[in-house]
Formats: sequence, C-alpha cells, structure tokens
Amino acid sequence: MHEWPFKPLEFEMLPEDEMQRRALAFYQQIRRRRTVREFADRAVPRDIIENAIRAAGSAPSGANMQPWHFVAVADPALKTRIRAAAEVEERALYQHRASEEWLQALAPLGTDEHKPFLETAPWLIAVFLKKFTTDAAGRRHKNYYTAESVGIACGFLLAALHWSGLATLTHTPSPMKFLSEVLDRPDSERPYILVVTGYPAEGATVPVIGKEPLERIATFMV
Ligand code: IYR
Repeated sequence: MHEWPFKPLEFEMLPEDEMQRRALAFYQQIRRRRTVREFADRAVPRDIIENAIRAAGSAPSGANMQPWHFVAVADPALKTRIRAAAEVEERALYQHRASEEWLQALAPLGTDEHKPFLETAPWLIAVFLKKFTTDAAGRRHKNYYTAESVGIACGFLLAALHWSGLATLTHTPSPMKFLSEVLDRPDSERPYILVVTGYPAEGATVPVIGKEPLERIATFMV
C-alpha cells in the first residue's frame, strides 16, 4: 500500500456576485441539453471526444479507483454490428420483455426497436463499469461505489459533450452484454451505458416534456 503526498489545494475564490452569475449561467446552459434521437452523419473531430472523456475521467470515484473504461467507436463496421445487436435486444424488449406499464411510460417518447442513430451518429461512447481493477503485478483490487462513480463520470461526460456543442443520447439497450463481445472487453467489466453523440439531424425534433420545478425536487431546511 502506498501513501500519497499531499499538496495545497488550488482553489479559486470568487466574489459572490460572480458565483451567482456562474451558477445561473451553468443552469441555463445545461438545461438546454436534450436527448436527441436523430443524428446527422457529419464527422466530429476526435480531440473533442478525447477531451470530453478526459473530463469524465476527472470525476470523483470510490477510493479513487476510477472504475470506468470508455470505448469511443467511430468505425462504421463496428457501429453496424452494435446497431444490429442492439436492435435484436430492443425488438425483444418492445415485443415481449417490457411490461405494459413500461411500454406506456415510453409511449410519449415515440421510441421503438429501430436504432438508425447507432450508425448515423459519428461517435458511440460505450461506458464500462470495472468491478475489479488489476494492478501492474496482476493483483485484483475490488472497486467501491462503482455504480455511483460511473454515474457521476457519465454526468461529467454528458455535460462536457453538451458544452462542446454536441448533441447526446443516453442509450441503454437491455441487456447490453453484446457490447462486451463486440468491443472485446473483459469479464471484469460490465457495460453501463452507450452515449451516442454528434450533431443533430437537420429538422430533428424532441418531445415537449418538462422538468419539475425546484420546489418539487428539493427541500431546503434553513
Ligand atoms: N432501451 C429502449 C427503451 C427505452 C427505455 C427507457 I427507461 C427510455 O427512457 C427510453 C427507451 C430504447 O432505447 O428504445
């Protein structure tokens, strides 16, 4: 076991009015992110995706185990395989796996088993959760709070892609085991989410859905 040395925190102390301005500006920016299901086939430079993944990888994680792996796919042949495998699972979901209640909850979104965006979008980022980390000596280390850690990293990833000017879709074909096979990931990793990103198709539409106001999602005890 090694110990890390400590160093002084680099913390930027801001005037309160600047903090208020930033808090509002961030909210106004992030609230504009919408889940997009129609993508343009226009390419997106790789370095934008790399920096968004770097941002995701800076997320906090249990014991700093960083229990994630990101596979960024632009290769058309791989995207075709992912689409085909996802559609097999989704067909089963819509035809018999999903309960009536689930299908009713999905109905307003207008989704079905057809997933053309898995081929049209320039990048698919498959996020894997690492149940164990293997160190340089080949020893297995258990990771902690993996679902929380990877969830936070995905939040960073979505925010970074949105901030960069890209549209995003969080896609979770269920089950997602096929992603491990197609992308050749080890058994110690579980597919967590597939983030689809690129430019929206011209004329793309999104459902008119709202978000609950602060009063309904938060309780302040002051
Ligand atoms: N994975 C399916 C179904 C689906 C489930 C939920 I919960 C959604 O919010 C949206 C879709 C699909 O992608 O169609």
